[in-house]
Amino acid sequence: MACPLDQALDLLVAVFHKYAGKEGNKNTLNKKELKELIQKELTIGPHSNDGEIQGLMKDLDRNGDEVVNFQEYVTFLGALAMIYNEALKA
Ligand SMILES: [Ca+2]
Ligand SMILES: [Ca+2]
Repeated sequence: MACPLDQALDLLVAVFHKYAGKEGNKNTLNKKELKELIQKELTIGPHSNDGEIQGLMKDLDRNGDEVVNFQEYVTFLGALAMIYNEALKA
């Protein structure tokens, strides 16, 4: 049986590929794919407007190629984990 943290990591990887594979390059998220991922997979999703998602995309896209690769996605998850950690401590 998979351990809880393994399952969580599997899920993080699976979610990326579920959305990255929708169009264009299967290993990167374009703006539309990122937006869909955020809206369907995160509590904050439905509260995020286009401007916020655009801003987030710009922040995440470290190499400036206008898509989010897996490494950039992991950075995003790291930032989310920090937020969750703060929220859970409070
Ligand atoms: Ca894609
Ligand atoms: Ca990029």
